[in-house]
Amino acid sequence: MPLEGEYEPGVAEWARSQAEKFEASKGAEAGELQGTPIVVVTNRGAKTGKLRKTPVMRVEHDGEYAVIASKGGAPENPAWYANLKKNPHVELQDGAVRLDYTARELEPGAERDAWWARALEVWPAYDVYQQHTLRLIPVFVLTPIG
Ligand code: F42
Repeated sequence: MPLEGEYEPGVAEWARSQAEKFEASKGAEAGELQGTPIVVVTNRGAKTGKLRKTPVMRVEHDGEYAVIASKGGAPENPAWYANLKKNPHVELQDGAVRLDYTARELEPGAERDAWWARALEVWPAYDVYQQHTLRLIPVFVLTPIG
């Protein structure tokens, strides 16, 4: 059941524009960051309840995805971290395909280590971001609904 509600663009123009072009072109445009594929996660605001569209690097394995709340190694989590915690029902668009998922934050341990390794294979800079911040960068796994 796709998420319904009012879309509220984010304040990071580069990310907003990429998400909107990617969605409007059904994944045909704006599908990469420096040659690496992205996906767009539609999530519901923890405070506003509005729909947010968040591009993240595409980290996929057996139909599940990891989304890494790195925010470039900033000291604080991205705002969408709170959204996924409060409203774990999200949509993820990969190319032209857009489906519903449940987001679950991974605690430190073997499962998180496995997904972190997959994420580093896709985007090695995540390791640099982690070295820049004292917070443990959150890793969510998104599991298809239904
Ligand atoms: N960010 C990552 O963290 N990881 C990635 O792998 C990643 C890849 C990526 C690829 C392409 C691209 O264009 C951007 C990419 N980004 C990646 C950046 C990502 O898309 C976000 O821009 C970034 O993570 C920051 O997310 P943010 O949620 O902090 O967005 C800011 C810019 C923003 O829009 N803030 C809003 C504002 O008004 O300040 C609020 C957004 C929001 O969700 N508010 C919630 C609400 O209720 O609406 C409340 C949230 C709360 O704190 O309770």
